[in-house]
Amino acid sequence: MGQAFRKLFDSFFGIAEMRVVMLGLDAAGKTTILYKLHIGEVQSTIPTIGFNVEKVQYKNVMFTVWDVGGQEKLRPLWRHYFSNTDALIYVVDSLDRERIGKAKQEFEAIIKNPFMLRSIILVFANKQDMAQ
Ligand SMILES: Nc1nc2c(ncn2[C@@H]2O[C@H](COP(=O)(O)OP(=O)(O)O)[C@@H](O)[C@H]2O)c(=O)[nH]1
Ligand SMILES: [Mg+2]
Repeated sequence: MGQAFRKLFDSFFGIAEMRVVMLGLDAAGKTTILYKLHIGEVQSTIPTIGFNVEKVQYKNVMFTVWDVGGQEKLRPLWRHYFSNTDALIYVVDSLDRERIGKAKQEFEAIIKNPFMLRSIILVFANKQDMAQ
């Protein structure tokens, strides 16, 4: 009951909770970005489901970060993390030409997920400092 009222008041005053997921292949630079944002204490957990999840809350925005790729069998679990996702930040390693196809394939799988249909999407081409 209290929770319902809080949600109602929050929506009146424009501070409804927002959920942002940051995804990409391993070593794309997600963890680095998360720490560089300096938005709060990063909680890192390795749940039994098999992928490492990092979370940080900044005001009304909850960021959740994890690696995608190589573990197709875990995909059915994504929905737990994608439900109510407002925005996706997809981080790509601009230097990793070998795996650019893999990065694309994973991105396509993510945006096809029914839980992502209404999400805002940002593709971040990382490591531009090293790009030639
Ligand atoms: N040159 C360069 N290296 C970066 C950048 N961002 C991350 N890295 C490096 O890339 C490697 C993987 O970064 P990490 O944040 O652990 O990637 P994650 O697996 O996506 O979380 C680390 O050695 C970082 O120092 C960047 O913008 N430029
Ligand atoms: Mg990481």
